[in-house]
Amino acid sequence: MDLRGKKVLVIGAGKSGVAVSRFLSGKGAAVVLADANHPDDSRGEWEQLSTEGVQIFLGGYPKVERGSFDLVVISPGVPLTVEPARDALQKGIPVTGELELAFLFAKAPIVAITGTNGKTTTTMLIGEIFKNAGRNVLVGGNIGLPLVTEVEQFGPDDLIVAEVSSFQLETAVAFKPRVGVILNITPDHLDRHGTMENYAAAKSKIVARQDPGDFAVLNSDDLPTAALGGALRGRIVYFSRQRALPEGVYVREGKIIARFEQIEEVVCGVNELGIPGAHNLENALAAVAATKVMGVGTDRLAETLRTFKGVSHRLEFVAEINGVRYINDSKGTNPDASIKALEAYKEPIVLIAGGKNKGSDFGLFAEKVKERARVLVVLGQSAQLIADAARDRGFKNICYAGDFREAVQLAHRSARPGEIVLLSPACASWDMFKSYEERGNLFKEIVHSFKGLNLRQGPGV
Ligand code: UMA
Repeated sequence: MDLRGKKVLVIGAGKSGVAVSRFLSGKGAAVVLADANHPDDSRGEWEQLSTEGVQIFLGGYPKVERGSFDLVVISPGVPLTVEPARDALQKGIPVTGELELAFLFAKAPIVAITGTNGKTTTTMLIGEIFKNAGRNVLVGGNIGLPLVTEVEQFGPDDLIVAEVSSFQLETAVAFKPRVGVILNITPDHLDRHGTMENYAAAKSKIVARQDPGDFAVLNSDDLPTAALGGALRGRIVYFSRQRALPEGVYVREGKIIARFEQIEEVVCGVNELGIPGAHNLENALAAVAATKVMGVGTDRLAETLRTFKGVSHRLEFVAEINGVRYINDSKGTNPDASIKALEAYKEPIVLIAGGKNKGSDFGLFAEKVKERARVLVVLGQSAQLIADAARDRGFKNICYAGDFREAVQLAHRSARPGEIVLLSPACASWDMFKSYEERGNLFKEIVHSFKGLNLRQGPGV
């Protein structure tokens, strides 16, 4: 793809758009970086980009007319319905995304991971397994490191392990990873994709264009994911937590088994995994499948399964204060993720939930709250929706918090020794924070500030 002299409009001046602008201008393109808002520029990004030749356009978008641009690159968080994207598509100007660009310039094979939940943990785990097996790996994508930034520094003997989101896949056309992993498909981002069918269709693009030499690693226990296996050209490798498979990776009698070409190997015991919960077992099975098909020895990968302790903001242990354990699951950004978090603990839970409403249904989540939580603290745009869903199911112990700090304080005061305070909002953070990381970091900061204070500062709940 020759970009020299091409006029490119990049929409969205966040992490992805800034990285793309820098990449394209480095390739000799004339780049306009536009953003509907005036994003914070505390890092001095605009001035730096201007000196690199990128034209910055904030607080709106330039008009897209025939001849004004040769290509539009849209950020993952920006819907294709924004005016410049619609105009471009109408006028036959190609609209693409950062993932597609990275793919076109990648020389290293790509192992890509998607799914509604578990993608960050699985991406990190797969990256660790490859690193510990001596491979040179770029770990990036939706996880927070735009792939274009480093993609060209990795050669054919290296590997790229990429977390990819439905937003990124929406604009993918040629994208075709050597290994494509789908962990699960449950309702999420319906405000953006409209229907579950559209959402599943975006997810399925990770494996849709694969060739017979590629691998599609699919969760056979998750119906919408397993159903995709019917129509693929890549070799399908299923994994299952619930039943033994004729080929693939599964659990039998408490052991993880890898079975390929009739040869069965015991990888390790389920209880040896360093990450808790049934959902993490699924993530581990997917990681075994994805790394085995890329040639990693079973003993090597088992070592990493035992030592890998998970990722920040995902069931992350923060502190134990006066017998109460504080867990940061800020990455629980949809009901299904938070259901899994609630299922991961046996102790009574004081749950902090709520945030941006993405059009989710909180019914099943509320049932799990009733089953596992003793107290529910709600906050943010969806506080009332969550509280109503819980109350409809007979759950009464609900506190309303005016802001995040108050929510954590309320949870702290309510918790009894032996219980767990769990931040797992079931919602995105965008009504109050820039990202789930910012929300999780503030949670950790507030929790650490409780150390040394008396346990009960208020009446308790
Ligand atoms: N903007 C517009 N017009 C709009 C909407 C937004 O101009 O209509 C502007 C905003 O003002 C803002 C910029 O677009 O300045 C933000 O772009 P973005 O939302 O694409 O965010 P980035 O900072 O570029 O981060 C993106 C991913 N964000 C989203 O998909 C929402 C990051 O995933 C990813 O790490 C990063 O690219 C690097 O690849 C985050 C995420 O929340 C972690 N992902 C979702 C998820 O995991 O559920 C999909």
